[in-house]
Amino acid sequence: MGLFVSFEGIEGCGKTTQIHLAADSLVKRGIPCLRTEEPGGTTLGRKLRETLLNRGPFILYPETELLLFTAARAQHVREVILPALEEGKVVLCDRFADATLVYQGYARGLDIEVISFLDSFVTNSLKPNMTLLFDLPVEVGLNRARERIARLNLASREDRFEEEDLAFHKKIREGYLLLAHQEKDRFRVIDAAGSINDLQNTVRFHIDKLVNRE
Ligand code: Z5A
Repeated sequence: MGLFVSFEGIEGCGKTTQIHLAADSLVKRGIPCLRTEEPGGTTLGRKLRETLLNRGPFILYPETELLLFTAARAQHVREVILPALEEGKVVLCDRFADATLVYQGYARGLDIEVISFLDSFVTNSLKPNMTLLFDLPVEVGLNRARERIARLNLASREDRFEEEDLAFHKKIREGYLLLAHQEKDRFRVIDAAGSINDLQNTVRFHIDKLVNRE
């Protein structure tokens, strides 16, 4: 069985930059790995991602949003993640079930117990071996995200969550820190205010430690 590592954090925390660098580093060293993302990672997941992240001509209610994120996950776990783990790969996943607890639970206010039940159903109780949480003041993350969005064309902005107010994003940060506090063995909290290079050294340190422990 391989190893499953998830990357989490507020918008603009730099996790996507880091997951690409971490995957490149594993590939260069001949360690079999798979980089994937949520929502996304499968053909169905990419279709759902479009609906979930782009502003549409309809209201997406929190309950609908929850079911679409978890539907994408059910497909992703079975089609991509479990087969890669069975092949012994290190699976690096940009967001996983913690994102649902934090965004749909702590921030949107849906029942945490319902979300936990739904998530253990869709993931078949699969949990990451390690979760890297990139922690950063919300204002810094949103500035980074807005600069990135401004560089993109209108069709691919994926900015539906970006329009939420500061209080929403602060709840996300607090929610993640609470989860990290509750599951200290699984989470590694990384100060994401550092340079891309410094962060990559920290990420590599944690991943190598996990890989070499096995
Ligand atoms: N969501 C949900 O609600 N429920 C769920 O169950 C799941 C997701 C799975 C999409 O996630 C949205 O879906 C997300 C939560 C919700 N909404 N929000 N917010 P996503 O992960 O695809 O999108 P994202 O959170 O907006 O992440 P991102 O766009 O991939 O950004 P990032 O990973 O945080 O950062 P980045 O792309 O690596 O960097 C952002 C910019 O900062 C970029 O221009 C970089 O060049 C720059 N950057 C990166 N690192 C640094 C450092 N160290 N210094 C300075 N600048 C940096």
